Amino acid sequence: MRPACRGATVRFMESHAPEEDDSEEADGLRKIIHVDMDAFFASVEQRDDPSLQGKPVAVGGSRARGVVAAASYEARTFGVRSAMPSVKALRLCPHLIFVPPRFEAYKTVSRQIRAIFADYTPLIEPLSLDEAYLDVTQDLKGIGSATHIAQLIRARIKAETGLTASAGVSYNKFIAKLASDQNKPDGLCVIRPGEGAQFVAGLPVRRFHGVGPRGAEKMAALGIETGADLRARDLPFLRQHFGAQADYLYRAARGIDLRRVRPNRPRKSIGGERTFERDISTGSALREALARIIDLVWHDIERLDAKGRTVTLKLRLSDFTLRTHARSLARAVAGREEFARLAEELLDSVLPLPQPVRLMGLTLSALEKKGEVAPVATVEGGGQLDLF
Ligand code: DCP
Ligand code: MG
Repeated sequence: MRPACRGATVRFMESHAPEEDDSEEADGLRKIIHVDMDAFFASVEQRDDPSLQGKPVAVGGSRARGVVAAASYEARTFGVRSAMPSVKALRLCPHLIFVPPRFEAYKTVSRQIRAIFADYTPLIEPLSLDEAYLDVTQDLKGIGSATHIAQLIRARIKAETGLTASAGVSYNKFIAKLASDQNKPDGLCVIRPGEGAQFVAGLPVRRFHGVGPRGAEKMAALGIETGADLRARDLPFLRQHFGAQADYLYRAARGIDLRRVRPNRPRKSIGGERTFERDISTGSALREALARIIDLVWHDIERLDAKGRTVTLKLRLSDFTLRTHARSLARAVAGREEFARLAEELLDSVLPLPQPVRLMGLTLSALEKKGEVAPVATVEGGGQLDLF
């Protein structure tokens, strides 16, 4: 899936940010597959309700503040996209059919596809319910060809779930993820060692994992639109403008990515933050802003099937001072209502504020660990293998 950003002013933070991954670097070239389901939530809805097949469908809420979570390919021809306000989506596509999300159904499919992956490799790194990286440098069935494995996996997903998935096959995570997006839907794209740099050069940087809409805007302002533009900048320049992400970007522009596929990486937190176009100060405006952030963060919590004990409210005031306020429970937050109440209580406890607020953020942390994939020993190897 694309980086989790919702709208121009909301930035979502996941503890899986690429810049955090450098500590464990893979040695040499690997065989990586990135699998990503097509129009995931919408496809599940179309599968389970034949009257929706062939029609423009949006999963999400149609009410005033609703947001499109997923759009069927029929809806996309009208320009409807994930994270788009529902009101706008209806303007673009007046016959759009809204369906409320059924997370249990999505989680069931997610478990099915992960079980399929596990037949080929223990090195599975899920990024969300519908996508994962697989390291098949040494696959469990001794098949050898990553491309062949990707084809087998796509066929089995189709047979066992009735849904289509796209896959990217390459020598690192960065390129594999870009590749899975290349021939969507129901597509396969293989980028061989030696082809990566050229492939990356021609792509818009907004498609790069870790570069959200705001990052892309920032790059555009610096004259960086494509991978080739990014490659033309040196490391000091990137460090100056992109801080901790600079090394990742520098390598990415060259088709290099040293990050390992890491099964069972513990996620530390799920949250989002919003920088306001104009600083806000009244209690009612702040509560209204918080309500919107609660909606978006809770949506992600549900999507990622997470449970956590600590809710943190972050406020950056107009003089840039930062305030964080947290509440921890002895058990996991029970549901949306409790999450919203804790967030609202945190906000109420700091009002009135001495200055207007320029940024508000909300996070759920102290997350429960999930034993989705058993930890496994690192695969040996690297160097020049008989890839693909
Ligand atoms: N999702 C969401 N909110 C977003 C983005 C995605 O709730 N802002 C959910 C709905 C998607 C699912 O996550 O169906 C997977 O996200 P993807 O980005 O992989 O998008 P899709 O699978 O819907 O479409 P694509 O075929 O482009 O992968
Ligand atoms: Mg998808």
